[in-house]
Amino acid sequence: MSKYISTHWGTYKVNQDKENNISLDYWEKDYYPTRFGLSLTEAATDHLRIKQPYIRKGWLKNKGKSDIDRGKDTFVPMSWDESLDIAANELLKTKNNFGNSSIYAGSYGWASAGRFHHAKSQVNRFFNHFGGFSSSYQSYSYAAAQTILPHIIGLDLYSTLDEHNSWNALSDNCELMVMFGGMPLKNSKVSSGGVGKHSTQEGMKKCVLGGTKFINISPLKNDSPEFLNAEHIAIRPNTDTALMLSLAYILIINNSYDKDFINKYTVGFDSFAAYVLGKKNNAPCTPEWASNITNIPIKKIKNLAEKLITKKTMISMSWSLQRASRGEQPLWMGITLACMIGQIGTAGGGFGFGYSAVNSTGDSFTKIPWKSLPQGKNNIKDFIPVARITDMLEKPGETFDYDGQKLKYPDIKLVYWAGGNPFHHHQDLNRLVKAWQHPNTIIVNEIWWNAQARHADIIFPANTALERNDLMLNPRDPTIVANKKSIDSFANSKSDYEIFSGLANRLGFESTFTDNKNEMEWIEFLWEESKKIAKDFKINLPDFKKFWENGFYEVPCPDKKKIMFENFRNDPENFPLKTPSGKIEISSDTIESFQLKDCLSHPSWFEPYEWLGKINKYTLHLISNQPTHRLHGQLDNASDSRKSKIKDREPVLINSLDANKRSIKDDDIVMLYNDRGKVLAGAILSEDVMPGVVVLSTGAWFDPNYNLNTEVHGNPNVLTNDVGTSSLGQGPTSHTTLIEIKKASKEEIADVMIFNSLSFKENT
Ligand SMILES: Nc1nc2c(c(=O)[nH]1)N[C@H]1C(S)=C(S)[C@@H](COP(=O)(O)OP(=O)(O)OC[C@H]3O[C@@H](n4cnc5c(=O)[nH]c(N)nc54)[C@H](O)[C@@H]3O)O[C@H]1N2
Ligand SMILES: Nc1nc2c(c(=O)[nH]1)N[C@H]1C(S)=C(S)[C@@H](COP(=O)(O)OP(=O)(O)OC[C@H]3O[C@@H](n4cnc5c(=O)[nH]c(N)nc54)[C@H](O)[C@@H]3O)O[C@H]1N2
Ligand SMILES: [Mo]
Repeated sequence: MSKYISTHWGTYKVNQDKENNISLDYWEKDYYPTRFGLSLTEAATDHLRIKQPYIRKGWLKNKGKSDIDRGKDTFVPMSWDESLDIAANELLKTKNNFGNSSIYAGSYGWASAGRFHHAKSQVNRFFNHFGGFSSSYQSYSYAAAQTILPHIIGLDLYSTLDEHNSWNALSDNCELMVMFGGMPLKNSKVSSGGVGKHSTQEGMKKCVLGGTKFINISPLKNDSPEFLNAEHIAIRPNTDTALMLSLAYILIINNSYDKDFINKYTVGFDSFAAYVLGKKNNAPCTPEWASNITNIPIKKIKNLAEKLITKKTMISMSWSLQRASRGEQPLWMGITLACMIGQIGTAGGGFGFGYSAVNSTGDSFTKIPWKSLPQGKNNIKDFIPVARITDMLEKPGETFDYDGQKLKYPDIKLVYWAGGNPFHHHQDLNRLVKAWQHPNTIIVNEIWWNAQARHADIIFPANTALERNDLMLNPRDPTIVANKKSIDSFANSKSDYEIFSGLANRLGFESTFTDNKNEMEWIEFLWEESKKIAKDFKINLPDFKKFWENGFYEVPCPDKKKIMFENFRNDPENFPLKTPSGKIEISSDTIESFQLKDCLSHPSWFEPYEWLGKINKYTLHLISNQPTHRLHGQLDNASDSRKSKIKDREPVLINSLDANKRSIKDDDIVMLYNDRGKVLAGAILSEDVMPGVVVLSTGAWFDPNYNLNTEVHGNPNVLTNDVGTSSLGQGPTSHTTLIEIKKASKEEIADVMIFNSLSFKENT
């Protein structure tokens, strides 16, 4: 029987040779597999694996008061027994001296795809049994949307995603898909929790065959795959709201919007319209006004407005739009525009948020809420919106706004992280590195010697999905996979479950934490519980043994068409939305009652804090989008990602006009800089990116060179700003960043060290 492994980027067959060496092959049922995933086996055995527990030397000497900064220190190898004793003791001391709220275990991150070994579930279960912890809420992906969607359409983000018109509904009915932020195919390679068959490309192709036309409104031409043949409208980053407002203006002036839809299904249009027409002490949102902001010719804007209302139109927005200053606005405005077009609730139109952001959006199978690891209850109420971590560490006790509430930052003494990497995901890393020095103790479970491990005090070596048994049980994917352990744990690494069991043992709650179950017993438990849940959906999962032997199970999928808000459209009385008015809120009394300066009662244009409309020192807008050859920082150490580098640096795309002005040529090592930091990258001249914009994807392992005061590998988060989207959502704003770029001089260049095991001095 074949063995399989499921990952966030796909399912693979595991081959084993006579010497027990393993390699991966594409799963034959996945017609659009992800290449970079094949190199998991290589990364799982490379020299960057953490072989055993380590403790930072300065911390061991003088706990909490080390005079050497985290990130600059060396590490002492330790036995499991000793390191677990030390960590358990620190946890207990912190709990007794400062209380559980002084422990931050928000532990954001994608970790690995298995349901049982899901690191954050393990963290939550452990700390809930330990009396609770300060937690995090929201995601870096769509925090602004998570906050505003319930106010305007009465749905949480995940339900919104599940409601999306399916590809098979769109392909027969949609005439025009207007894609704000494009639909980058590379992003649909992944889905959190695992992918069976990649379906997005097929969905898009169906639409092309069905005659849908596409318009890609984005700073980057290749945000739309070539086969869509999209018309490209280059837009200045972060100005989509202004463009959409001007489209609304044209529809209002021409009296051509769908008044019936507005009256029947929405509230607050008049107040919004008054704003659009400039009757609220603001400039009217004319095409001329928007053209100045967006840099799109007036004629193009007028032409676009005409197309919108003469076709069955889907307004598609990428998640990236709201990872930006005032990120709530483009989403709210896009939904408002879709209301004015009047096709919400029909098969061919409406709005979408995140088609092709990950694999599952637009799929049509039944979503089943599979059983997950029971986590218990967190007795500590303190939490932060996830992207406010640096603020929290810098300003204990200070209050901040969030979704109409005033909250207080807890005073954090101990940080525990497993399955995420803030030195990948967080903005303004130089500021994070400083704030990261505040807690007394930082404990991290990590697989590789990336920056996350190198900035910890106690490092527990975690193993990879290849070294464990698990289930891929993703509610957003119809394939279930038996992840069978295919290699022994690398060196002295352990699973997060084993690590937390070891800590729980020392803290006196091992049997509560483990429930006296081993790995396989947990997996069987999850299967049996899920089997019961499946019955409610008239699905009979096979016996566990049979499933495990077979290696995967495909949940039957009726090819039904899904239409967002169909019931609401057909019968708004009986199927009202869960908003205060029961309708779509173009103006929201709730948000108005918060009295915020940065999020008004209806969609509005706010100048971003940095943008191309107001440049001084820094003249280029940096887009740090998702990487093509890896998942965030994961597998950056493997061959696909390494091969894509230029002179060992992350490639930065720059338009030849901007490059020529600065005498930058292909393959040059360049320096990107602003007031927040300096980064080296490798130049690629490209006409795909509009003039004024450069693209440096996220995920190059953070590699600061403190002598040069420069990050030498190409991590964009040294340059991005760390402020919330607004006091409503407090989401991250990585896509709002101005920089300058120049060819780096010899003196400004140093080698990339992060992949070099010699750069890490094991200090015995
Ligand atoms: N500039 C910029 N920054 C961004 C973004 C952007 O667009 N631009 N996007 C943001 C978004 S949307 C996201 S979701 C975040 C993603 O940020 P993260 O999810 O934090 O990034 P990953 O690199 O996936 O981090 C996962 C870490 O977990 C480790 N790991 C994997 N499996 C396991 C396991 O089983 N156990 C343990 N203990 N560890 C494990 C991996 O080695 C890796 O270091 O980044 C955000 N940051
Ligand atoms: N291969 C791969 N796929 C991934 C991931 C990965 O790491 N690797 N990460 C996954 C994760 S965690 C997430 S959250 C999703 C994210 O999905 P998205 O948020 O959609 O992804 P991004 O790549 O950040 O942005 C998509 C495009 O939006 C455009 N864009 C940026 N700002 C603006 C703007 O202001 N206006 C307009 N019109 N366009 C703009 C950029 O040109 C960019 O290429 O991707 C997922 N998919
Ligand atoms: Mo994300």
